[in-house]
Amino acid sequence: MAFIFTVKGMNCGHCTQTITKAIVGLDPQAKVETDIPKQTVTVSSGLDREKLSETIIDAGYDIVAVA
Ligand SMILES: [Cu+2]
Repeated sequence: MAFIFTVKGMNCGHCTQTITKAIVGLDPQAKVETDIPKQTVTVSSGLDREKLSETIIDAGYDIVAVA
């Protein structure tokens, strides 16, 4: 499953790494693409949407939309 999360507060490479590491830490097979200008995190993973949302929030970011 692939989801596009629009997040708030992802402003630099450190943020994208924090989010990517948190997701890959739960699912090593996950593919994570981040786009700072668009504030999106695109995740292709076996994890469900709730678990991914929770992981991004726990990493310290707010989610404003999920597609
Ligand atoms: Cu940052």
